[in-house]
Amino acid sequence: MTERLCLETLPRLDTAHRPAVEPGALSCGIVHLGIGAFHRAHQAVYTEAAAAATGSSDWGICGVSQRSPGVLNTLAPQDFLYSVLEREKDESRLRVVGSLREVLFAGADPDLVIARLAAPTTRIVSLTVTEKGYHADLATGRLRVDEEVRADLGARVPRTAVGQLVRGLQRRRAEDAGPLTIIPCDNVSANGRTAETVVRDFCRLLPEESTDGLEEWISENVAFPSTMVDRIVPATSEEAVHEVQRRLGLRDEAALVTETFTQWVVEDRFRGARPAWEQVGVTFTHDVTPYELMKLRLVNASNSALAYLGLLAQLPHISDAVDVPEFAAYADALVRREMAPTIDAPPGTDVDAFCAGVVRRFGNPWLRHRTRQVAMDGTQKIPQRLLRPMAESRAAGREPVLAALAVAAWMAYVGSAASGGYEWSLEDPLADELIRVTGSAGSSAQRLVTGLLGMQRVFPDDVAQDEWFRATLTDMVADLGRFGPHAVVDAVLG
Ligand code: CS2
Repeated sequence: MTERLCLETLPRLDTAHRPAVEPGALSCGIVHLGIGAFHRAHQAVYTEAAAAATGSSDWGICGVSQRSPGVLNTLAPQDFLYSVLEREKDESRLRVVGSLREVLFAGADPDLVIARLAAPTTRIVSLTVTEKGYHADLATGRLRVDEEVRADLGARVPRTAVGQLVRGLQRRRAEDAGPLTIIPCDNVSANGRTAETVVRDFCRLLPEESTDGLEEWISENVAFPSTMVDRIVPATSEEAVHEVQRRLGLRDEAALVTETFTQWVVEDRFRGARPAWEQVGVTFTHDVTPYELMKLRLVNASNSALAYLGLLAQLPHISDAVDVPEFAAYADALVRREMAPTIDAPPGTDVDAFCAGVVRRFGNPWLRHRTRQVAMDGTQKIPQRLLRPMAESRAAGREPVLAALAVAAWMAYVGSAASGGYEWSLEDPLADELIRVTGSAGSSAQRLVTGLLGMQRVFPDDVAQDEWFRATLTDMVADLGRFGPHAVVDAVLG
């Protein structure tokens, strides 16, 4: 039996594979809520590089896993070490990352999570809790007081990220633990503003005696910069574990495979100290918006489109979808013809080269990013990736047929997944409503489209009431069912 990667076995590795820092020497200056694959192959890598560049030992990471003990159970026997394998064409680079120093499972250790958030040594709290994890109303950006949030408002021990943040801030203030910067790293429009709004809304809903003056304290002591993050990081797979074991000679159950591309743009608005991320390729700017729109509308929109078309064609991975020539041509056309005209690219960006890079990145065969993984939570992703740019195109007098096809593919996928067409059930926080709507539509494309367009939490009024959009979607959903995705894509490309 091959031995496991851990602090004790680490010295056996080639120097090139060992962490850039001495893991044992780091103390935790960062608490990260939502310690999934993405954080571990993105922000944790930048943070380790910054620590190595400056020799600072203040920026180890305490990762909090919100919903399941899986990450803790996998990483604890490895002393929180894991490897990241970057692969593209013939290029590959494998290294163990040493910046993650602790993992907590919030369900088992809720008090410790609050204690870490409130520790004076914690200067940064970052988040990857997915779109739904903000509990924000998509239209207004305000806190949606759903069942989970309502439960947290009454509970001493919170379960949502917003509840944890507010309880942590209350404790920080009471214990005079000093300023804090909260850095959201999810694909959410204006993620800093969204996080700040839901935190403030949550404070206002708590009994006044416990929050008296808290909001003023937040204004003076807490910053919420917005960020744009970009790197394709699929969940750990058996293939990744085997490949890394073959190369390292040690077993790493948490191994990640990712692309060589990585980007992180952060609004330069901090309270207190931070790692020297600017020394290791992170861009600091006063306005993240152009980066964020370019990412959501060029990268994420086409990724979702390929996921839904891919699933309709029974393809398991995004790269399988890119291997279908008409799907690749479609994704390229979607990005260049319909999405690029809706953005003001960040200064100095070569938009053509960026667009070409998008489809090339999705075609990376080593990533094996599951179409199913990208497809999940569509109700949270589609509005910012596709519906907003479409509404803008419509207002400018255009007919965004390619984007409409992506939405139609989502609708067809939802219809099929809700009625048991896949091995998994529909994965979406609004799954119950989706199942109800698709169930009452039967086999009618028109009823399916009308029912889904009626979901106000997904479709803004201007989109739902656009007759062109309704008619185009109805035809496309019917055609997808009748002729299949290849034929419909061909027809749309003309
Ligand atoms: C993907 C993203 O799962 C998804 O919805 O679109 O995770 C995508 O891979 C990253 O945002 C790329 O930076």
